Amino acid sequence: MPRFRDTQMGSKPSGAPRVVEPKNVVRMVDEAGIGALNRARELGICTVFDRFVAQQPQCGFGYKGICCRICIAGPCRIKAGDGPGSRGICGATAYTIVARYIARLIAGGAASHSDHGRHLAYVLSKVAAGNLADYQVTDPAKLVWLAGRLGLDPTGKDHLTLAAEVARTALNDFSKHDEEPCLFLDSTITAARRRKFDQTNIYPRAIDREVVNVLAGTTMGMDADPVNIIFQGLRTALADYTGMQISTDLSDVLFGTPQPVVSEANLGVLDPQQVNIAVHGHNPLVSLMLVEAARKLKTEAVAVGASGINLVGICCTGNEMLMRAGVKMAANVASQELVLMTGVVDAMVVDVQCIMSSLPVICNCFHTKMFTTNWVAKIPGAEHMAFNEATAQADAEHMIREAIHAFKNRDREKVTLFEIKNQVVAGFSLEALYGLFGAIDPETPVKVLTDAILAGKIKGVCLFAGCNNLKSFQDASHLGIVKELAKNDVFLVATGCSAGAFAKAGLLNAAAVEAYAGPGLKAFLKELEIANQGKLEAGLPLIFHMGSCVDNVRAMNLCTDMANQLGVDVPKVPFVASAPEAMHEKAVAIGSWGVAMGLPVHVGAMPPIEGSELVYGLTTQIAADVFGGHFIFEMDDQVASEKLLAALEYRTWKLGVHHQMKEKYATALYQGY
Ligand code: NFS
Ligand code: SF4
Repeated sequence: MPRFRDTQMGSKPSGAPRVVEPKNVVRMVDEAGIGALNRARELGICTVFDRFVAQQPQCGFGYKGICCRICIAGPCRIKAGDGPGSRGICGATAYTIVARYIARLIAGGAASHSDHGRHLAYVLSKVAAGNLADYQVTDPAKLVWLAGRLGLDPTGKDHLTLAAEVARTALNDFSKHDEEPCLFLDSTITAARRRKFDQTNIYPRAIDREVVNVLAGTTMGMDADPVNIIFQGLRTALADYTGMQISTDLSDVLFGTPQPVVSEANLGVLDPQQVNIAVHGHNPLVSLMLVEAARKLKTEAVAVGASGINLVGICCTGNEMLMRAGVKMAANVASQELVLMTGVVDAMVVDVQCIMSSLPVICNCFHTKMFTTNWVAKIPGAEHMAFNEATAQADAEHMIREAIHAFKNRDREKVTLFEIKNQVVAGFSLEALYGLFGAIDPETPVKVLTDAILAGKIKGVCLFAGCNNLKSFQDASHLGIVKELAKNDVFLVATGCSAGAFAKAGLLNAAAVEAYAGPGLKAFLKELEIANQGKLEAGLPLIFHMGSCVDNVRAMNLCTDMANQLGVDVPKVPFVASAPEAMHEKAVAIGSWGVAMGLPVHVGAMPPIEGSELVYGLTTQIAADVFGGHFIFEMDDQVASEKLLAALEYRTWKLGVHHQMKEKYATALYQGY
């Protein structure tokens, strides 16, 4: 079998357009969203869809990554193949400029994710010191397990002592000054990956240090070697992974490890009878406090004539609330503004990341109150309600009371409902997934998955992650590719706004299994369902929602467990990832650690990299030789699906061959890839 079943498949994308219908404002496939967008246009409200069209055509230099603004001699553009115009003023060539910018994107992503994790680590250490009354260790079992994983001895220690040690270990990973491993990374990778990261000199020393290192190394007159720069970028990407692992682990300790939960998604989750509060952003520190406050203040809402308080989630904090509290999901990133078009959102509360700064303007067109809560993310026009962990419950109650008050001012004339919503079965932390597999094999739950792959029942696993990018129609590529992979018997997991897309479209439920799963996948899910009879009220979904973007580490942990179970390193595991609509710096960081970990990573929106053949080749080809993982840049859904399937088939085939040889010659399993 060739490397790809179709030998025409190269590392270059097909000829599919880079921007689908650039003049079309209705850039989505979701009916509820289209309704809300039409309503926005009726009201003369400008949204991201209008702004996207207004930016077309986008700058070709920037698109290819050959525009440099790193110093103020610039901006410089690479305008010619040779001569003075082929370099920036300082002499930087295309490959240097492209590599530097990519590395800086990764640093931005790593900074975002790890700041989220740091915030949680501070809160956990204050909880341990008895200084925060409103937060607790909600999941002591996870705390004890985590302490063990980090090499801390839990014997004879109470939970708060242990929490203090875990928090200290996390904070140490941010800022230590030695060359020792970052424990949140080191305790979750295969031994072979550890060796690989050492050999290639990309083992991060501390999260903050790597972010600073990349910024320093990419200033004017510093590193000009594109390979060296990309490797520094990968080291920072692994720092990003470390910060994400901290975020996920500590969120579980503080708020509980998600378990299967049934809820609903799409604009129809807004309820005109209730006080509606849209919660947007990322960190569960704010959103889960609001969940508690909303429960507590229901009677106050009833007193003003509402039937209750309805929290709805947007983006990743929506995922956090859905996973842990079953809170309904209203929108993913590109439709965050559209939620407001219903006219029934009484307040919008945001914290950090992916928040469009246009929101306060739109809130002003309605009666909607908007609150920012984090001092690093204030938005002109929004009211800043500094959220203080020491007074978290009171702050949350204050914002809910403001929403109740706003409910009274709701303009009934402006209410327009888009009554589409779909059932969602979510809450699949790795622990929850192993709970399901454990009904078949309690000793080694992951073996249920790897056995099914080895037996050819399913083709492998695909993680869907990442954002919306309006270069294609919102959600269309997520849906197109996932349906194709489901039909081809791939076990599917999802996070972030990709999970949001599936939730809105009704793919996270049992009905979707009937509609889209191929025979092998259907049989596998049925088997799981039968083994778990009576435990799941709504059956199993087509795609397993593993959480917010930081929770991509849950999927990576699954892959690492699969590798250990199969007795190989990650590059041999039939596991791929796809970010059909990547947009954020965080997505660049995640994709990059995915490649370093050994995964084929599909990205459906071209990053600014084509200005250098060398850097393009590094990320799509050389990476495969060094790390076993590589990027697949492809804008056409069908071709992308074929490339992902080919990558899975190739790995399964190779794994099979190596297993046969092992048996035939009674040798150890071959470890190369
Ligand atoms: Ni991830 Fe989540 Fe969404 Fe993209 Fe933004 S919300 S952290 S970055 S846009 S998936
Ligand atoms: Fe131009 Fe070099 Fe400055 Fe970049 S660093 S803006 S290429 S002079």
